[in-house]
Amino acid sequence: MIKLYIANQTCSQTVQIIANELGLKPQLIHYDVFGKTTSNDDNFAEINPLGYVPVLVLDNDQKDLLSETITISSYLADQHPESELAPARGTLERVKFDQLLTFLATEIAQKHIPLMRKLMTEDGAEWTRNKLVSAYTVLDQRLADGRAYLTGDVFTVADAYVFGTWWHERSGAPITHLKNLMAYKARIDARASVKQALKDEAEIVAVHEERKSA
Ligand SMILES: N[C@@H](CCC(=O)N[C@@H](CS)C(=O)NCC(=O)O)C(=O)O
Repeated sequence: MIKLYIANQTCSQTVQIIANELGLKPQLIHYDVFGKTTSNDDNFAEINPLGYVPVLVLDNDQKDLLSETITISSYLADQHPESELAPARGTLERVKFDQLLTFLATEIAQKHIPLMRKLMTEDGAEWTRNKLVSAYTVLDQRLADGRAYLTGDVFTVADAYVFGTWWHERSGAPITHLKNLMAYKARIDARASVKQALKDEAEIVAVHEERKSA
């Protein structure tokens, strides 16, 4: 059985959603990013010395570990090309898709984190929030032609990643005026794979909390 290390309300939701879209049922293990404990007492420093989720443990002979949200999600999608969760590798469509994932990782996901953790000077925070608004505006403009999802009418890894890094309330980036984006987010919220991911996440977080207080 594959194992997936996740943290509460973080980018690991992306991988959960993709796994759910594919009907995979990874064993979930919760990592408390502040307390540094795991729900099954694994030493997370040994799992990922960089200290972050998501981490996927494959069920091959080597029990290979994969990290990096877009890498894990794209790997799962590529194992199931019929799902259309990512375009075929080696095509120009895929290059453009990878460009979009890199944009989401660097211009959105990683821009939110120091803001959420309140690690920035006032000038730095303002600069970073403006960057975020610009990045989300690019997404809003993509959606302006009425497409349901970022690359067209099919839900992909990119859409799961937008959901998994939907942190504008926590980072204070004002984006609710972006109407196409807000309507798109509501479409993602309604997906069964997303609802299931939130439910499973809440359950394993509760198990971990109980274990900590036992
Ligand atoms: N480069 C990694 C970054 C992942 C990341 O920032 N994970 C956060 C949650 S979204 C985390 O686990 N942070 C804990 C920490 O860095 O201490 C990726 O893209 O997956």
